[in-house]
Amino acid sequence: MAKGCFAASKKIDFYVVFAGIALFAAAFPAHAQTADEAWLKYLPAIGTVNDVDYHLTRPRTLGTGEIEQAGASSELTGFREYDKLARGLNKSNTYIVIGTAAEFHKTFSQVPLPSDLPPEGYWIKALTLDGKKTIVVAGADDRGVLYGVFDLIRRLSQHDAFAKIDVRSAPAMPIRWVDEWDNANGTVERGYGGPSIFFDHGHVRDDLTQVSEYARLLASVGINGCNVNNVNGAAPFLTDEWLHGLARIADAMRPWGVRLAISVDIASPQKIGGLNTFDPLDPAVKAWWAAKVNEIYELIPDFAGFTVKADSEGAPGPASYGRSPADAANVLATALAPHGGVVLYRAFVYNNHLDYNDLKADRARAAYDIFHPLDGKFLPNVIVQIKEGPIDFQAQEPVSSLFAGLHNTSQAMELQITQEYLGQQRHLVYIAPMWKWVLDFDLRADSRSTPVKEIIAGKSFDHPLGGMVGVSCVGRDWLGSPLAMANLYAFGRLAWDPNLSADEIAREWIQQTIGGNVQVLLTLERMLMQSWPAYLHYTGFLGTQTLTDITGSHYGPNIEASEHNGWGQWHRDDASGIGMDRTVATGTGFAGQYPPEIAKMYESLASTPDDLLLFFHHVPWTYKLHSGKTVIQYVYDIHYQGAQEAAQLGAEWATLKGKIDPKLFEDVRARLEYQAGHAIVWRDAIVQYFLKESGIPDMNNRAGHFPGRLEAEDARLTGYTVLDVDPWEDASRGKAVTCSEKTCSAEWTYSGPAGHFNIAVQCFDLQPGTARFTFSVNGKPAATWAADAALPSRRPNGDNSTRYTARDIILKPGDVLRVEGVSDGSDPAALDYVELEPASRANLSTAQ
Ligand code: GCV
Repeated sequence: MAKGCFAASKKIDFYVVFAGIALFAAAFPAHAQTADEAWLKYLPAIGTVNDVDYHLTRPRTLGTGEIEQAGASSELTGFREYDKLARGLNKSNTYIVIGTAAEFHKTFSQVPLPSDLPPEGYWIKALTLDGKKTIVVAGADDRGVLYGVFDLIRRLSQHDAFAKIDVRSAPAMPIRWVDEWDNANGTVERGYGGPSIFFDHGHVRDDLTQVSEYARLLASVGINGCNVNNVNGAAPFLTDEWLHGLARIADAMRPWGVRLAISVDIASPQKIGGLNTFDPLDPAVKAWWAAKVNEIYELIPDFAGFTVKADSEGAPGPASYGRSPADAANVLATALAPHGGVVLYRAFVYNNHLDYNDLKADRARAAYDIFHPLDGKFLPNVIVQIKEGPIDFQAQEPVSSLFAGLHNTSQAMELQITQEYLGQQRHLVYIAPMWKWVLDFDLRADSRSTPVKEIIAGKSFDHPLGGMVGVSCVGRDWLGSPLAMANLYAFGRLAWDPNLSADEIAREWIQQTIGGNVQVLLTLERMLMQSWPAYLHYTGFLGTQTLTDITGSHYGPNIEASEHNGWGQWHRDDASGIGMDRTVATGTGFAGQYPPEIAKMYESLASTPDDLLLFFHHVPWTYKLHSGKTVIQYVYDIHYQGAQEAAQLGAEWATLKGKIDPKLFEDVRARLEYQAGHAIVWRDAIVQYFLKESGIPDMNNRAGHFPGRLEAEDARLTGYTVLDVDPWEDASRGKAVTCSEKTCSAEWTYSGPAGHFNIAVQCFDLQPGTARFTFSVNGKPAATWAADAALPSRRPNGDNSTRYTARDIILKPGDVLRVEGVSDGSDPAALDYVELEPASRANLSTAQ
């Protein structure tokens, strides 16, 4: 880039020059990441531990088990760092002794162990043992020891006091799994962190180092199972070659107490087993599953079990033979039971060919309608795995009614850690506050307190099994975004203890990952906690779900994509109003699936909380919310507010410059700048769409008015031709320009008052090519960039609408603004508008 691009009279944000190149390239480093690059690093900040009076040595292990040894392994768990610190302090000797309760009884019977440690639980206690200061970590079993060690390390990085440490902890629920949606070819469905850590080109990878690292990360937050393959296309994984490969994966995870599970295709007996049926009640099919399961346990003695997606989104299932999910689940469960394995049968079963014109049709009803009648018909080692909401991982949904509909069946809640509908890791969205809302939601089954967290833990209806499953979809760059790792961490912590709060989990993660400086801690905690509400505010409203392209990318705005098709993610808007009537009285009846107190709340307009209003009711645009605001005015206000909140995230991060690792600072800064720009794309799409739909103007006069905007279609165009963008709401006034030659330009003559401006150029960054842009004033280039970010879609729309901001540009009337786009054939340098904002009231404060 020639320095001459930057005229001396103008202070230009140099970042803009490199933004296009750097933005997402940074997300895929060449090397595989280790657990140390997630949260398992022990920063120098631990030197501030104030009551440490210890010279710690490698822990003494009382047992020889693999898991316990992993817990003691100083190289792997960070005790090495603790050693260093402690030596530096040069204090008296203190020892760590770790072991199971049984081992302590044998070797140190004088230790007053709690007699009732639940499975996988632990006790950490500072005491004097054989005359020496000692920290005892006693586990109920091997895993308990390991989890206790990780707890100790976590407390160390949080500067906890140790002289009097006395901690007892046990997991709230036995099933704490992550599900990966990795395909045999090495891609990851809904994964945004690069290729699979498990598979490559149809095989298990030779080098499974990163799998061990992943298992270590998982163990550090108490996760004890990992399902490694996609629920879609699972049939090949039961072949001989695959099972041998999967056994290697199980070996890599075993030292960390993480058991392998796999997804299976219910049609496997036919697809790979040579049978002419997969009818679960056919004796040959039953025998096939039994033999297959025996084969698996020969290779993987601690195999955890199967996950099943059936009769869903094209996946085959028992319905083909008129059989029920219970019939299918029980065949697998019978085969697994003698070995201690379980079946996680997904309740995500629905008809994706619903009739939009049928006002009684409702996808939200499906899980309850299908599974509630089967309550009590599942074998004890079957767990019904229920997505947290009745639709599909939307930014906001009510909790699934099915949680209260299964009193005699074990349940697990499925959450999505990967941000399929939440900005796909390009947007900062810390999901723990949403998960907490779900976990704490009291369904009032049998008119008593039955919060979701107690139902899935098996407490409300007294089941030994149950838990949480997080769809993680990590890749070789973990989640592809450093701050997104807070979600993986939070998932594990909540599965261990759903009573933890989202902000305390955020603090733990920040201290372990980024560092303990108080300003960093408070700022980032605030950012994380504000990020989900902000995302909600600019992507949808009042329970409509994420108004994204649901038949395509699931990323940018596309409001009509949810309507007029069989997928049932409808919001039913028209000129008169919006919302799905799910009441019993006049709608689909979904509200009536909840226990009476909750059903009553959602049945009535008056008592339905505003944030779920349109999930349950169809109302006119002028309907007044509890706040007194009309629905349409809320739509305008909340989207302007949401875009502002997204910009604020960047502004907050900017205050951390110089206080954290510069590489991390710049990586996140660029992401947040992108997010702020994309929030504007979302805001404008939703606001202009519903302005047109409702015909009701914005009381505050913003909707449809962009005083500083110069539209590309109004410019003097050379080579560019005007394009109707599809969907229209994804471009300003529905139009953009696209370059049909090699080099094209758009020019405007500035006619406003003289001053300093930040000038945003809104263009479309298409796959797979790289367009180049130059923005100049009076023929002098002010910024130039390559549009080569990895964003969805090959045509200009809200998936790839991106803004680049040149800051503090001096303009006077008569100046000529020019954008030159160079197409590379596959990316036609499409352009939407430029927007001028007086530099003094710039809303993006992410400047370096
Ligand atoms: C694995 C959604 C996702 C699919 C996913 C499916 C499921 O529809 O978009 O990618 O498939 O849920 O959970 O089975």
